[in-house]
Amino acid sequence: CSGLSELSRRVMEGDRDGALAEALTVMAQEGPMEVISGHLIPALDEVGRRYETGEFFLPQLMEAAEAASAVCRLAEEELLRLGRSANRGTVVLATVEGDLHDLGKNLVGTVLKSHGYRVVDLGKDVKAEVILEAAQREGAQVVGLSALMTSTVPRMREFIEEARRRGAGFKVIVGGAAVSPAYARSIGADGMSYDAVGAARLVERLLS
Ligand code: B1M
Repeated sequence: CSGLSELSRRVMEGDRDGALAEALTVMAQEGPMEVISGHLIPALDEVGRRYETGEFFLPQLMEAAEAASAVCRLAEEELLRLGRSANRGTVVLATVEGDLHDLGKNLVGTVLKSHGYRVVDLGKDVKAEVILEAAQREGAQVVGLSALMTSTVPRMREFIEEARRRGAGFKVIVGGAAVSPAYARSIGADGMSYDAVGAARLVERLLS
């Protein structure tokens, strides 16, 4: 994996402790956002590529995911320490029912928090009903849904249909590897983004 940093390599190898130690060094030099966008995402992209070409198997995927999550939490702590304390609005986030992929959604949550939003993260494999209840209870201005599989993407359409049927006032944004702008438009989403920083910009635009 030439071209990838030492931190990216440690994440790919699933070396959680090594990745955390390396992340501290990188964070001191480059800052927490760069840890995510310059090291974590390239590592996960490469892991995904290797899984797809059959070079990596499920156990390696899970170990890399675990190392990535630990680094993400570390970067999040630092981002929050540096970030604004203002509450610019509430975003409820979830990975849709049937889908266990949460690394991307977690990154979106981290970046939104660092931009001053209150994030209520409902986790992964979350039923539409639970998301709707939480959005109402928390007074969310935005609900963000993530889906990574073609089999789970339809849950987004169902959620939006149900939310509109109930006259819910929040905006809905969607993302994840299985979502395209055309699909987002076709289901009446208020926006989609290919990455976490784009998701924060989208929320800023929707709430301005
Ligand atoms: Co799985 N998996 N996986 N997996 N996995 C995919 C998605 C797959 C494409 C791999 C493949 O086969 N080619 C494939 C889906 C095929 C399809 O439907 N088209 C797949 C499969 C099949 C499966 C299983 C069925 C495998 C099995 O058990 N045989 C199983 C399903 C479990 C389930 O969900 N029910 C499974 C399990 C897993 C692990 C648990 C091992 C692990 C997930 C760990 C975790 O998330 N905690 C895993 C992983 C890691 C992957 C790949 C390799 C990488 C996904 C990832 O984390 N990427 C993935 C292949 C791939 O995507 N290339 C694959 C890094 C992450 C930072 O990117 O999530 O895209 P991403 O998020 C980005 C953007 O998309 C965007 O911002 C993020 C940051 O830039 N974004 C948003 C995401 N959500 C957003 C929301 C927004 C806005 C932007 O607004 C709200």
